[in-house]
Amino acid sequence: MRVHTTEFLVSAGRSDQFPRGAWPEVAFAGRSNVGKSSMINQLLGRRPLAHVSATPGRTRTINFYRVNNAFLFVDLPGYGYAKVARAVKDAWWSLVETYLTQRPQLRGVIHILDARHPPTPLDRELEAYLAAVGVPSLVVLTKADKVGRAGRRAVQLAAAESLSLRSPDAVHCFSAETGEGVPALWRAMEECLRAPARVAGRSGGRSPGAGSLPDSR
Ligand SMILES: Nc1nc2c(ncn2[C@@H]2O[C@H](COP(=O)(O)OP(=O)(O)OP(=O)(O)O)[C@@H](O)[C@H]2O)c(=O)[nH]1
Ligand SMILES: [Mg+2]
Repeated sequence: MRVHTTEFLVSAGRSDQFPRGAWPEVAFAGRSNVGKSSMINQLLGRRPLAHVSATPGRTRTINFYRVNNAFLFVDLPGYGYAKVARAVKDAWWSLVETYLTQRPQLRGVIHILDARHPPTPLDRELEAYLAAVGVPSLVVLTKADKVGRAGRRAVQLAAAESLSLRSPDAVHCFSAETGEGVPALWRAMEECLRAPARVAGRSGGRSPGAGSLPDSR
């Protein structure tokens, strides 16, 4: 994918601030500090757009970026940061849940894991939630520059098993540091963006695993 233009649209703290328009979008989700914003910057390949922080748990809003005037990238706030007050976690989840269930433009979520560790219970809950509400997800192990080939394969296998994916080959490897995995991730996202819009508005509250994320964050 050749990136011609990138624009920051809005940092939304409320659902009425989500941008209007029919552009399809992919969202980036994962634990706090896992590398979501760095992945967006590496994929866009130009001056940093998304804020990369040394302090985890900083991003509390949903940030929307428009690429090539054709589709949006959506940077979701990270979960699992212990030093965040309960009320803040609840507000975060309520905003993310509204986004995931009420956004017809959303074509898929890039679910980002750390290549150095197997998925956490919160990662499993997010994956189950996405399945329950019918949002396609693509699992990507980032910070792959930190592990060797053998270690990577072990985490791919562990992630596929733990998240009930069809195959370890469905788990992409990526590095915002070296650019590894950029072309493959773009190909997967382009396919995702071409898919027809799903029917938004399904609630995941009754499904197994769904709704449990805010309690255990
Ligand atoms: N070695 C290495 N470091 C990375 C990589 N991706 C991110 N980092 C580092 O990890 C830290 C967190 O990166 P961010 O991109 O801010 O992570 P985030 O998930 O957006 O964080 P929050 O928005 O706070 O949830 C920064 O110090 C990055 O430089 C990677 O692929 N390799
Ligand atoms: Mg971030």
